[in-house]
Amino acid sequence: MTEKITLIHGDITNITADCIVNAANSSLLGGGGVDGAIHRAAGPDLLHECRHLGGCKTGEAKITQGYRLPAQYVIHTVGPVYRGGQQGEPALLAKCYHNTLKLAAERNLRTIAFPCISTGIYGYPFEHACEIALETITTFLRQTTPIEQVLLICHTQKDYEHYTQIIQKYNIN
Ligand code: AR6
Repeated sequence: MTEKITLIHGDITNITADCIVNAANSSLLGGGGVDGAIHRAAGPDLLHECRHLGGCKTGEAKITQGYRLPAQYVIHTVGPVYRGGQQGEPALLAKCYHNTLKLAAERNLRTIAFPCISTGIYGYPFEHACEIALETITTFLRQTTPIEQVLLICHTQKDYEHYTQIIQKYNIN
């Protein structure tokens, strides 16, 4: 079960997987952070497809092709903006991971790479966000699912080291 989860230090736009996950905003029309990087790497056809999706609510997920990315698909999900933690943020962040994995499984995708959703521009405290990610992913993987490998991508060495400590602390791997 947990051997299906791998932590990686890198840029998600370079990851070869059936799908990578975008930490988007509700317009799905691009932005900064990982969203900007994914749109730049995928090319303009991604934005063209996104224009037809009608946006995406916080906690939900929508799928597109990956275009020029090494990944075949992109699943766009919208994390919560952190406003102190009492505005339903933990449940919304868990929904992002759950709905993304559900959509990937429905499409029979086997490998999926996540960025640390909401922990950049949206301000979610890193450790709390990682705990929610790990708990939601491990719960999902306990079911029968076509998903064989979940890659957790840390963009900075600091985040990678921090995430490693969190995994050890919670004895998840
Ligand atoms: N590969 C992997 N992870 C990355 C990359 C990359 N190339 N670039 C950044 N990260 P953020 P959010 C990490 O701000 O907090 C956008 O404008 C980053 O270090 O991208 O969910 C959207 O349009 C951090 O750990 O997303 C929304 O408006 C994580 O990705 C808003 O930002 C998430 O940081 C979403 O904010």
